[in-house]
Amino acid sequence: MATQLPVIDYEKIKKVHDAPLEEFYTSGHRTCQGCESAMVMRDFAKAAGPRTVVTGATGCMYVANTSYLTTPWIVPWMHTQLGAGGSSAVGMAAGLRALMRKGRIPKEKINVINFSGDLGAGDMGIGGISGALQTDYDLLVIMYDNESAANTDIQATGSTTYGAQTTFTPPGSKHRIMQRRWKKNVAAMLAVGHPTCRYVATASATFPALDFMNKTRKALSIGGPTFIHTFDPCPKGWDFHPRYAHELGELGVKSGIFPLYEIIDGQVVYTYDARQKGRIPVREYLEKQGRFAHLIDEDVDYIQSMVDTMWNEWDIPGVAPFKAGLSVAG
Ligand SMILES: Cc1ncc(C[n+]2csc(CCOP(=O)(O)OP(=O)(O)O)c2C)c(N)n1
Ligand code: SF4
Ligand SMILES: [Mg+2]
Repeated sequence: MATQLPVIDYEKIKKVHDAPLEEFYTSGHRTCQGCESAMVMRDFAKAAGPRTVVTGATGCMYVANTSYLTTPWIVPWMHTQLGAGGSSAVGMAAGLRALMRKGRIPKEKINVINFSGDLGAGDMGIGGISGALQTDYDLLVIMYDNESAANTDIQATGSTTYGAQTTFTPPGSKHRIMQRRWKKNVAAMLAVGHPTCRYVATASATFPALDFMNKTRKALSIGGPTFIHTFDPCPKGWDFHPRYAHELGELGVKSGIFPLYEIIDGQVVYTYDARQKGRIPVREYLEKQGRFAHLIDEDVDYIQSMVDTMWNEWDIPGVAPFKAGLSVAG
């Protein structure tokens, strides 16, 4: 039986001025200018507050944040192996529970958050995260998705957008498009596969304002193992001026190519319903990034048709890729 711990009573942050002033991820890091993943880190640390420990899988957010003898972290932070996001969070939560049970540390709610990239979490570490989501520990896994293995020089991952140029998928004279996979649907896959996981969400660091911080608080308040997938424009890998990082996140959501939603106790709640609110053409999102500069009209039309299918034909639009309801064979 799990040790019952007092909860941290988080308030919803309603206005930007109500966001906590304290920073728990602060100066001293070396992420690129305009790095949205750094923004995600700053936001979740701010939202979670001081009684938090973080485990972080190798990637940009490890390398840029742990130069020898310096760190931007105010809360305790532990580096883990690339695919060990889920298992490190379980180990941390189990260790804290054991120390509390033995009376070695006071019984209090300490947030355990793992922060892993799209390669680390969505590809290599998906098994460990699946395991973590089947435990009864309070832990939150945040997958920061910059759509490449950015730290090792922008290799394609399972989360890279169709058609994007990466160092693994350079356009050539014979094959214009080398990245031919549709983006892996990690959040929905985890929600569908783990019915006892009470909270799964997708988010963007800056659009809508405060949304990600409030989703972090909701996940931590609901408790048990929870998961959030963030959509993080990366100026280096996506090839755009750092000043447009927030704008690209917003365009990705408004074009419907990255659906924003929460799944709370099995109920899907859209944060941005790209059917009701209308979608801007996906071209407006693609054309601002150098990684799509080689696409021709027919490629853009194909991506648009896939996005339209996600929203118009999937049984749970933007979430679950089944079509036309249930039919019984025979
Ligand atoms: C088992 C293992 N394979 C390969 C590497 C080399 N490596 C370090 S970081 C990284 C990329 C991680 O990509 P992602 O998780 O998306 O994080 P990002 O770098 O994009 O922040 C790779 C391949 C490693 N550290 N461990
Ligand atoms: S390469 Fe991308 S993810 Fe890595 S620090 Fe730079 S902007 Fe951030
Ligand atoms: Mg990545």
